[in-house]
Amino acid sequence: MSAGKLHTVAGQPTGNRIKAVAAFGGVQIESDESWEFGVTNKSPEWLAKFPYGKIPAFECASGLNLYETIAIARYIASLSKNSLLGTTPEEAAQVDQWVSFGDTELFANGSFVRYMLNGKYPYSKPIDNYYRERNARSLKCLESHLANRTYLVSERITLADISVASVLKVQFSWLVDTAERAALPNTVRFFETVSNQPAIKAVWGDSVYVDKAPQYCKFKYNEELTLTFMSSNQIGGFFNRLEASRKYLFGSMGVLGEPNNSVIAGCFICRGPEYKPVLDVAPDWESYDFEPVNLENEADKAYFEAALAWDLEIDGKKWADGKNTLALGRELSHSGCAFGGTVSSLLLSGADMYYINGPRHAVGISRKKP
Ligand SMILES: N[C@@H](CCC(=O)N[C@@H](CS)C(=O)NCC(=O)O)C(=O)O
Repeated sequence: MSAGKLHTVAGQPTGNRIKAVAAFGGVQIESDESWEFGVTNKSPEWLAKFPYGKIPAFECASGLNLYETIAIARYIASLSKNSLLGTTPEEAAQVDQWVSFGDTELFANGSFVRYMLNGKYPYSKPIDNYYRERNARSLKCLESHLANRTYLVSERITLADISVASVLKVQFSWLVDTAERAALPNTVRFFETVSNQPAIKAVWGDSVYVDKAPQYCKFKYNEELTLTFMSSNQIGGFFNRLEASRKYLFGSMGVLGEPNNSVIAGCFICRGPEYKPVLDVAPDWESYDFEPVNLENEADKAYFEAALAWDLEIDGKKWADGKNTLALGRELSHSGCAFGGTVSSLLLSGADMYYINGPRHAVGISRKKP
């Protein structure tokens, strides 16, 4: 019988952790991946069950509604016959210690670095260094703990191992690179042992190891994009940081593709001949490559129109979610559209077309190629 229904989205690392605990522990659960950011978590039905609005969330067969990854994973582990929570109070305490370590030390450190690189937080070299050093310290502690142990707590896999390995899986894929991993042989061996357990591997798939950790301005953005709704948040953050230029530009950007295989692309229309002074108010503007759009060129024109219409498709990746910058206030007149020459002037906001008088400069935008 199913222990309940997990709400997550495909590829969510914390959702995958919970699924791995269930699979390894022999606990049957259902999984509902239809959750949509900004839609499901705004619906009264969802909020009545999960007032915080976030995933993972779990509807227990007993009727209890749970959220927070640690609580859900622990609950499912408690239903397993495999003593995933330890067999003595001392073991149970150590399981909690390592679960906490994985999330509040490793995962948190990596998140700060990630948020600065993807523009969610303003970039600061000293803060970037600080969190990379903190992460290195956490990894060193893990490495020395594993020097004479196969698993973190006992001779058998516990929730601690699956939790910490799920965080390592993320970190090894983008932050902890070949050079850093070379100094962590025990941690890599531990990660391989846990993630290659057949039940876990069936959920997590093959491991991905980053060769060179990203640095600011060299970040391999599209590879970093995992969940499309997170990428969409990233666009929202970028647009917020463009606020000081809102009278000077219109933008339409989208996430194209699927979880773990997506790109960010779109177009901007900027007042004046130069896009740099309009866009560089956002500290993360350098995260994007900008190229002028030549509307005489059929391919450019098709790209531009599709980006405005939210049906751009690149290399088979279809538009999944989009955002427009705020409308240009008083400059807009709702009088149809005009095309031609050096364009400038077509704006699409929702289903409405807008025409702006005066010369504008259009630039396409695409995520930097790795
Ligand atoms: N502390 C929570 C964090 C969950 C979380 O941040 N989930 C994100 C997706 S990875 C989410 O649901 N975001 C939607 C929102 O912020 O409303 C946990 O560990 O489960």
